Amino acid sequence: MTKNPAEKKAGFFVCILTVVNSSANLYIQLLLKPPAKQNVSLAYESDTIAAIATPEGEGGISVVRISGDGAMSIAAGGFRGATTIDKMSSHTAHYGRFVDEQGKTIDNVVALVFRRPNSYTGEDTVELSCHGGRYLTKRILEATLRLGARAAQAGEFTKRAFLNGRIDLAQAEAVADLIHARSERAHQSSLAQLNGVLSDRISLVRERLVESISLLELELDFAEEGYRFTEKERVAGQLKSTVSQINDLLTTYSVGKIYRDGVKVALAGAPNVGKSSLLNALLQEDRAIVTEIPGTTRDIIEESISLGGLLFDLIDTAGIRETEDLVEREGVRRAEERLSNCDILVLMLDGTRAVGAEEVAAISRLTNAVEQRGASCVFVLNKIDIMEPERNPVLDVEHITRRHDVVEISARTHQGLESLKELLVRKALRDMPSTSEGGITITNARHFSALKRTADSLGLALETLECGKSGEFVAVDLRAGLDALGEIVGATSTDDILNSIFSRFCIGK
Ligand SMILES: Nc1nc2c(ncn2[C@@H]2O[C@H](COP(=O)(O)OP(=O)(O)OP(=O)(O)O)[C@@H](O)[C@H]2O)c(=O)[nH]1
Ligand SMILES: [Mg+2]
Repeated sequence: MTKNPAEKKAGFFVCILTVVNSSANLYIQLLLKPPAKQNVSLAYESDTIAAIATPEGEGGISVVRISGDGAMSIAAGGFRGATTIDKMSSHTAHYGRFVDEQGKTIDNVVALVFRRPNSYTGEDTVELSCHGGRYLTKRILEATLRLGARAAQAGEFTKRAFLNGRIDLAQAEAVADLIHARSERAHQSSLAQLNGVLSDRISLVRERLVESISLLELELDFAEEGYRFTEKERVAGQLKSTVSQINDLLTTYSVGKIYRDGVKVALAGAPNVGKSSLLNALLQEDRAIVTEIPGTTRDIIEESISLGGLLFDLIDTAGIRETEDLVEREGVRRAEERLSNCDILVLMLDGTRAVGAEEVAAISRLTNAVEQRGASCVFVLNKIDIMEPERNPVLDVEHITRRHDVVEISARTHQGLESLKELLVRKALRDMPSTSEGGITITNARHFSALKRTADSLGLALETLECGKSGEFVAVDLRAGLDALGEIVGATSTDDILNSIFSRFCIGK
């Protein structure tokens, strides 16, 4: 029975779509191979490395970590216990002694054995826990080096974990961020990243991009037959939704940066307004010298506190004024330098006296500079415990304060301190979204830059698509976007990128 033309055409489409589907699947698999496989060209040194994995100094215990093909035999060379290392099952702990090359005991140790591939690095690994003494830990490390291990470089264990496909690059970076986290929010976001929250989102976006590319590229193969099966609208719609997802991630960076780096808050104002008193009140300790003499603080004083799960670096500075005193003048110069790069400028007024002309000029200059930089400014009216309400000095600078928040406090009685803390947290977060859908916060400048480049490339692809150019051109931009996105998880990365990332780690990690 012969088919009518419409049936023939339908059959052809079914056939093409089958080809598209199966080819697209293969294509997707090839493009989304695990990072380790794509990095086979990157230098992977398979020798055995060893390092002290705990901080230098004295403590309860220290850990010497050995990883590589020779880890078991090197550990066996020094370990003496009821069971020999080669008889130990993976993930078991064994008590024994560790001896030097003359057979003299260095310390009693517990050997933890991890057999490949189920270890942090993916290689055979032994961790020797010894007493936390600087000298003896170093002796154990030296013994492992004499037995054939090489001293590990910074981050080399994690680099191996990445190269062996145990974790991707975003997760490896999260390890360093987790170690360096100094606040609750930094800790939470790096832990989520280590657990693959960001990597999973990136994989999803990559899959969708690859799908679009494969559709566009396969269309070209059938262009001669005059068939266009790619629905332009469908690809455009997919791209728009991907760009909006990426933009959603990008907007979390301004807050993510603060999670990671903390917030620099500079306390500024005329001498004697109570800046050092406020610093002490916030820290709840007698950190800075406070006297009734104007010009007490000369050096910059920096201390950190945690507010709302964020880390704030408080910077107390010399009171700004014209002075003949050489030391104070240098203090004022340093103060101005530090005020010029803070995230939040706290300008303090003394509630017991009017604001003089020199002070108004200084406040105006400082606020203008802060506004120009796009940083935040907060006014604090201090000494309200002894202020006469009818002589409120805020009125003297109302033309400036009306653009900013004003909090009334007493650094002495701590009145208003909670409101100030809340305001600082609000200003730090700048009413910006702190997480995208799925609870992801971008905290890393490298990820931000890669996402930005991806969004730009996809934007170009959309433009090309909308001017009706051939799918070939659109695919070029999509591929650039895909490559930029791949940099985040390490699917597309160079030795230089890797070296710069892993050099941030400590030795032993
Ligand atoms: N009553 C009252 N006195 C305060 C308050 N805050 C500060 N003072 C007093 O004001 C004086 C100056 O305080 P400081 O904290 O040294 O002021 P400062 O701004 O650091 O001064 P410089 O370091 O000289 O720039 C001290 O005598 C403080 O005890 C407050 O809230 N109430
Ligand atoms: Mg002071």
